[in-house]
Amino acid sequence: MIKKKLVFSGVQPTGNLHLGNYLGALKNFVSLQKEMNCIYCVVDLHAITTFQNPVELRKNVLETVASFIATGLNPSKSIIFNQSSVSGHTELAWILNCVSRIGWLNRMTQFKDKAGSDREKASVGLYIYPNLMAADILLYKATHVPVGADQKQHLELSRDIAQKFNNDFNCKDFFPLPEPLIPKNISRVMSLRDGTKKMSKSEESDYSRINLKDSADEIKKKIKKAKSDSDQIPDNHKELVQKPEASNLLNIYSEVSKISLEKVLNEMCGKEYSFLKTKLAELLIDEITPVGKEIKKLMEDKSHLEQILKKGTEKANIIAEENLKNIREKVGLI
Ligand code: AQP
Repeated sequence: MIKKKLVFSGVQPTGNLHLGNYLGALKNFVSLQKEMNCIYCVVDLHAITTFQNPVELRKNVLETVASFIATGLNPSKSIIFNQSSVSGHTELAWILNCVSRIGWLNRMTQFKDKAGSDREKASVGLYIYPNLMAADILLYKATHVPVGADQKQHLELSRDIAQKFNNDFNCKDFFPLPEPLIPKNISRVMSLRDGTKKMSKSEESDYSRINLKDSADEIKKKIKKAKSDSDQIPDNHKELVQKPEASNLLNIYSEVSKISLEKVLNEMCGKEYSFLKTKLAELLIDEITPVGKEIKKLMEDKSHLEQILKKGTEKANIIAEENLKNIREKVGLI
């Protein structure tokens, strides 16, 4: 039997999307749209696992849709919708809460990072977030999931849950085991202030990230202030191992310029990092500011964005309901 390929991925509407989201996820979304059926979801239910201001959340859902479109997603090719508008996500999440194991969730490093030292005060939603993510993917029987490397562990959990469901309910191959599609060259864009942490929306300092809506001036300033290294640029990557910030800047340059890291090092070795920073800022301004301008333009017509979500929801709901019918039957729910 040839399995039909189907892509699913989600982005949380938790504020400004950044270069990490763009290189780790969005660019991949757009290229996959050319070759496979794709479903892209604004995962608002994931966002509320940490408190969100309701007014801001509503705006951020639309801005995430605008970011999808501005990056090149086409709503007549890909299904674009928000998670809370298809109730099948939460229904399947409950069923999967009963399949997933506490021991599995206890191993999730993102919960440990996000809950911080006072885990008792984290929401239950944050803890079981990976089960909802499994439901998002399995609800559509998606076969491929484009994500950044930070989501790899959650995706492995989704595979374990799918496998256990198939075993428990004696239905081999009912849920496909979803494959992660993680960018090869730059799977994790790191913070501009601390090269050991990933670039993230929730990091307090805005100087740690390049937002898609940043102006040319802001990009220039942020790259200028980014941590790098006092040594000159080396001629091989081995010397970058202990230098996460320098390595991050070079990797971003290589990814955006589409020049291999080896070639970049060949061309820049012996130069100061200020040389790389000037070139990188120019490159990012060319790549990112047109996207930011488009996001702002799209946000001027909110009803157009709402219409995209409405149509996407209708299409997603049809697939979800059909699959849920079979899932309920497998589990024995009437
Ligand atoms: N730094 C990153 N490098 C590469 N990929 C990344 N992604 C996120 N950060 C990086 C990928 O972007 C997609 C959407 O992520 P998300 O916004 O849904 O959730 P997140 O991973 O929790 O992103 P943030 O920025 O860290 O948000 P906050 O701070 O709100 O938690 C995913 O595919 C993710 O892998």
